[in-house]
Parts: sequence; C-alpha cells; structure tokens
Amino acid sequence: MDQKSDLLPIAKLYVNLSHLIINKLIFVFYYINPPPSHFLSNQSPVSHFYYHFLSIYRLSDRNKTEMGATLLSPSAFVKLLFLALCAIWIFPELAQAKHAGTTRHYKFNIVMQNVTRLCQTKSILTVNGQFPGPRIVAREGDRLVIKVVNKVKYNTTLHWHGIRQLRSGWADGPAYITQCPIQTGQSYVYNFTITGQRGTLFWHAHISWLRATLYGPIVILPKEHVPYPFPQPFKEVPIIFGEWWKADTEKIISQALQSGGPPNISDAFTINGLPGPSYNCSAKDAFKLKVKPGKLYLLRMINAALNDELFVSIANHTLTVVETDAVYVKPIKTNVVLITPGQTTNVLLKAKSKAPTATFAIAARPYATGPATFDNTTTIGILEYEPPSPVSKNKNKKFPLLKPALPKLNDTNFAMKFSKKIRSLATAKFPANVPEKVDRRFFFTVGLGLNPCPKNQTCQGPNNTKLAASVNNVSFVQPNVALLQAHFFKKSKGVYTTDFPVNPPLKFNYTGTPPKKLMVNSGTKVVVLPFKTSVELVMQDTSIIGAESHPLHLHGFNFFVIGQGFGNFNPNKDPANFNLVDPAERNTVGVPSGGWVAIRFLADNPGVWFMHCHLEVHTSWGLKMAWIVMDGKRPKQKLPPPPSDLPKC
Ligand SMILES: [Cu+2]
Repeated sequence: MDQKSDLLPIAKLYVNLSHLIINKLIFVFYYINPPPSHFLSNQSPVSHFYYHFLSIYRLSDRNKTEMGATLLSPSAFVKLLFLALCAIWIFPELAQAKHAGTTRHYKFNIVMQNVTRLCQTKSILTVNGQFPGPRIVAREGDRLVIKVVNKVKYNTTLHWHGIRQLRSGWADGPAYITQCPIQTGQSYVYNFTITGQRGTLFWHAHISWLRATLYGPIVILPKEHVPYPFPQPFKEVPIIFGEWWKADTEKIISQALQSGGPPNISDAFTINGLPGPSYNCSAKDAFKLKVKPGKLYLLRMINAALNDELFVSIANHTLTVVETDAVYVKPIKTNVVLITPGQTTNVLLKAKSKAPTATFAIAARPYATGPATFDNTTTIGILEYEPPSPVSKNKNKKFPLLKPALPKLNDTNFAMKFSKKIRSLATAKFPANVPEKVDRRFFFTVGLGLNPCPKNQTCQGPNNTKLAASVNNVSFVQPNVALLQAHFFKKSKGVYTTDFPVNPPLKFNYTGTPPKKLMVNSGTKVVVLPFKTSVELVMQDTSIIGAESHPLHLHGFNFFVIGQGFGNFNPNKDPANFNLVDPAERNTVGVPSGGWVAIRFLADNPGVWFMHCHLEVHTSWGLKMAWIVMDGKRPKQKLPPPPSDLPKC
C-alpha cells in the first residue's frame, strides 16, 4: 500500500468532520456576522474557508451559540479546525464534492425559562431557554432533522409553518391532526425536506395557546450559487412579531372556553420578543436595528402574534415587499405592510445615504375588525444609523425618535388594497402554476357563532351563550387521536366523518343582517380528495356576531389567491375577474372583513391537512377543518408509514 491510500480514510474523516462542523457553524454566524455578499452567492474555496474560519474564530471567541450546537473547548476546537483545514487543503476535490442537499440537525429542548417583560417576571415555555426561539437556517433542498424533547408539564407539538411537507405529513405537527402531542419527558424527531421553497417561514407550537411563546424564524436561503431575484442585501434580519400577556395564556384560554366569553386581551406586542418604549418599564426592552448609511437590508418579517393582524411601518423609510410566505413577489414599494398571523413578508430597506441626526421607529399595531375588544397598543423597535467613522462627535448625543403614521385600526380599505397588490413573479424561473381546470368547487362560510350554555351554568357569551366559530356552520371538535393515524390505519370510525359540507347548510345574506338561528353544529368532519384533485375554494366571511377579517391558513400546500371582494361572492359575475396569470401564492390569506376570497390549489400531497383561522381565539372556538388527500397510484405518490417514534395519545 502506498502512503496516500493509507492516509485517505483519515483525510476523509477530517473532511467529513470539518464539513459537519462548518455546515453547522456557517449558519449560526451568517446572521451574527454576515459575509460580503459574494461569499455566499459565488463561493470560491478560498473565500469559503476564509469566511468559515472567521465564523469559527468568532464563535469560540464568544462561546455562544444560537442553534444548540454542541461546542468544543476553544483549544480542542482550534486543533480540530486545523486538521480539518489541512485535510481540505490536501484533498480539495473531496471538499468540493457536491450533493443534492445538506441534512441539518437541530435539538430543540422544550424548557421553562423566566423572562421579565413590562416589569413582571414570568415562567414561559421556550426552546433551549431562548425567547424568541432559535432560528432555523437552511437552503432550499436541504433536509431538516429536528429532535424535540419535551421537558415541561404541558403536552406539546411543533409545526413548521408553511413548509409543504411533501410526503412527510407525519412531521407537520398540528396536535390531533397529524400527530398526538409529545408528552412530558418524551421526544419526537421531525424529519422533512424543503422542496421548491425559499424565503422566510416560521415554526411554532401547535396545541392550545402554547405558541404564545414557543416560536422562532425559519430562514430558507436559495440553493448555492442561485441569486435572489432582487439586489443582494448587505445584511438580512428576521423581525418576528409576537403578543405578550402578563398572565398565563393557558389559564386565559381555558377560562374563556369554560365561561363562553372572549379571552382577555394581551398586554403588549413585541418585536423579536421586546415590547419597546411605548410600554411601561420597557424603554430599554426595545429591538434595535443598526444600519450603515447607503446599505441594503432584507427584513424577514413574521407575524407570530396570537390574535392580531398587524400594520407595520418604519418612520421616514420606504419598504419594498419582495417575498410573501416564502414565495417571491413582484416588488411593491410601500410605507406600510399588513401582515396577518401566519403570514411572512420579506421587505428590502435601503438605508439613507448619509446618517441622519434622528432615530426611526419600527412600529406595529393591530388591524382589527371584529366585534370584540382588542389590544390596541403599539410596539416600537428602533432603527439607528451607525456613524460612517468610528469616532463621532455626536456619539453621546441623543437623537429624536421619529414615529411613522399607521393606518387607522379598522382600515379595511387599506387591507384590501394591500392584499390585491401582492402578485407572483410569474416568470420562467419562478412560474405561477395556477391550476387551470377545476375538479371540485367548494364554498365555505367562515365566521363566528354561538353554542348553548350548559345546564346549571351561566355563560358570558351574548344572551347567556358560549361564543363559537365555524366553517360552513360546523364548529370543529378536536378528536382524541390524530386524524392522520386514524386515516392511515383505516380506523376512522368514531374519530371523524367524511361529510363536511361543500356549501353552507343555510343560504342567507352572509354579509347583511344575520339570521336568527346563530347556533353552530359541532363535529369532526373532513373533506376527502382523490390525489391531484384541483380545488377551487371560495371563503366567505359572515356578519354573525360581527364581520371580521379571518386569516385562513392551509397546511401542506400553497394556494393561489385568484380573487377577492367585499359583500357576498357572486358565482355568476365574480369568476370573470379571477386572476389566473400572476396571483399571489401563499399559505395564509385574510378573508376580507365583510367579504370573500377565492383560492385554488392542487391536492398533490397525500395526507391530512389542517385548515384554520390563524387568530388563535377563533381556532379555539372551532374555526378549523381538515382535508384528507388520498394516495396516488405510483409509489412516489403515497404517504410513507409513520416514523417509529410518532407520539402516542
Ligand atoms: Cu378568524
């Protein structure tokens, strides 16, 4: 044997080790210290390793990680790194061997953590003690393997909001829909591949109201060497909006469901977990975005609030929307973005060419249309310019904070106009594959309703009733086992029925004076679709109890928003105006308050797919249903069996 073949296995080991470490770390550091754009978009081996080394050096320097990646001691780390770099230097062809996608491993420990906001310390559910939770960073085509260990007293699940989950429905996450919850002390590995998606999404708990604090961003970068269809930003920053209660949110929703009245409203909104200076004791608890003059920033906005759509604006700056729900859109210049819970919006922010003598509020407050009271406060983050040179005579001077004008709280006209502006790129590279023919048409009313008060109880809904919500007047009853298991193992009897109504059971003037009969029906009903059914669905808001905008979220698919309007949908006139050319492609759409929206999707993903209002209070009241998409004939059109660690109920 010659020396080289003797060395080869060792070198391979080093290469593998270095790749493992480097792949993990580059993503940790991408955001802490973004590389000049060419490092990620057009990597030469030299720039690649220069940046990796920089990242790793900084990491051992700070001894801090965002991903829960295991850290070695600095000295062991440097040794390992040295060996890894040597191996790559000796066998560069090994380092450059490309594969289809990387597998990225994460460990998410669900643990309690004390957090202080608004002068009050509270024990909240977190992932790895972080709030907001850790960022997942991957590329299109990568596989994610996320081990979730439940170390809290609540049973929980996590959902990867907006991920298509092609033939991986067991990893979708909504409790009692695709899985039983992960019980205390148990774990579950979510394993799925990101196919055909790039942009911003997020993960959140999907049981009861646990997502109030259990959430974090998912950043999907394009495949290597694939540029954005917009100028390369200097830096990318996730901006995740949340909603904060001083009290225990689990108690709030359980009391509300018990009494039948509306749940208590939140005490604050947050930007990256921080409420900002408009709230008591929060002047220092503000998110700060530091920018350099003249540079371009990509803000990855996510609305993870429980119950409120949000208007967002930055004082004296224009934003350009370039992507929604992980789909590129035709660029839209705007001063205000509307973002519903469940939606994500990437915007470009061009910093002014000279550092101004002011700071600028990043402000968000609700767009609210419903009959109930809501949290009408404003959260503020601060946009600051870094002086061009390190020494500045203004360093200690306090600049004024300029605030943006936001639309009025119930500005439905703004909401409709903004929603209509969002269009797919519809180019050869990024086509809008709108289903042209339609196999099945559905018309769903969505809105509020009432349940009778149980005997021997007084209820806090209107006229001693309990508030409820429904789709086609069916208020969804959560089963005791997961629908997907019942479906897959053909044990649906007693779990669900397949008679979900295709049309409203009662026709009425949906947006006019509501009918006298306001009581909802209850049941666990689903719609069954053969594989590759092309679906057209019109969702119509009702004025029962009160008209309201409902952000409807569909799991497992993106849909095309082909039409929307005020009043009642007219099946004879409105389809003529449907946009089948460049409609928005999304996973969450606001059903306009007192209006309707029409969507199309191709049911090409076998499994059980939840569809629900992303205002959590409405989901709690029953504004949810499920689609069952059957297997196709070919092996690659079938849902594989569940993983062995699928939680048991
Ligand atoms: Cu709703």
